[in-house]
Amino acid sequence: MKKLNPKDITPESLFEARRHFIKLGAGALVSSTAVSQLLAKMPEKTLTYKPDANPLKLTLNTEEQAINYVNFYEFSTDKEKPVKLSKDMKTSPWSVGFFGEIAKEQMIDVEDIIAKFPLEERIYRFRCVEGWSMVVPWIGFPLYKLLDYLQPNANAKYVKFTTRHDPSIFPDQNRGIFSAIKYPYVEGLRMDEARHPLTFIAVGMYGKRLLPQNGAPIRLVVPWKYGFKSIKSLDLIECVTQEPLNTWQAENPKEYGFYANVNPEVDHPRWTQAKERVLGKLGKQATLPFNGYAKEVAHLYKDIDLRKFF
Ligand SMILES: Nc1nc2c(c(=O)[nH]1)N[C@H]1C(S)=C(S)[C@@H](COP(=O)(O)O)O[C@H]1N2
Ligand SMILES: [Mo]
Repeated sequence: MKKLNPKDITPESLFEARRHFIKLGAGALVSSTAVSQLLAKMPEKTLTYKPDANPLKLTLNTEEQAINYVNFYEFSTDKEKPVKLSKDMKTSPWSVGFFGEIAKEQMIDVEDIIAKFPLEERIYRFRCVEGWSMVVPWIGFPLYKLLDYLQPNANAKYVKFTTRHDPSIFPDQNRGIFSAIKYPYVEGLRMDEARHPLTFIAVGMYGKRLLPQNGAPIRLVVPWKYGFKSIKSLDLIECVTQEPLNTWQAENPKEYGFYANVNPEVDHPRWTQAKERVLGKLGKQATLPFNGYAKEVAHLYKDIDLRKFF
């Protein structure tokens, strides 16, 4: 493959090259870091946002709990190791690519994304498929606002999300056949799920920018679905015609599907989903249908069998 000569690198050439290779499914050739550096912006340290009044009176987990017990396989399958392993992760500059069935394909720096969409706080329940849960005050904006800006066309039936592939950041992406899962991490939503007002793009939590271990600088949060749908450190958002094959379904289709709606009535093949352990608590509590958001989202699934489409 032809190597790029640094003097030939212009923002346009990188953009075109990256776009081209993304289309071929080889997005990693032109590093996103190089693109980001050309679009460099200083990160906004303090976030201005509209606070959530917490009408459901949810009891928040502490920041300490939410930042020290994580799932981020790109760093480690361990719950605590990503905290240290991600200490030096460079999350700025960072641009996200928007491609596919939209009005204008483009890359936008996270600082510009933050400037475009007014930030708000969302206190949400969060339930991992493994059986632990927490309540977190996220800061960001609903995904539909970003979609309104991108203007998906009539062919756009799903939204596909991809985590950055950069082995210089993520040690497990370096392990080849010994890596824990296949990278890059991919997720997807049906367009109506993506446009639901609860579906959120987070850039912060607990009043501050996201820490690397929680998916800095920008991630998805879908509160009625198991945590693995809430994909971290986004590199690409694409509007697509076909249902994306999400990472955990690809890894183990008997255990994980596309929908992953929190459902206490459908057990995981290896454990019950009826109960959950809240981080920092000793006992267990009952898991709620759609993680407590049934009133808001159950109608999206009235025509499908949630045992089959798990
Ligand atoms: N890229 C990426 N995104 C990811 C994961 C991951 O390993 N890699 N883990 C998922 C899982 S299983 C969960 S439960 C949540 C955890 O988010 P948190 O660590 O911020 O609590 O992130 C999800 N998003
Ligand atoms: Mo999870």
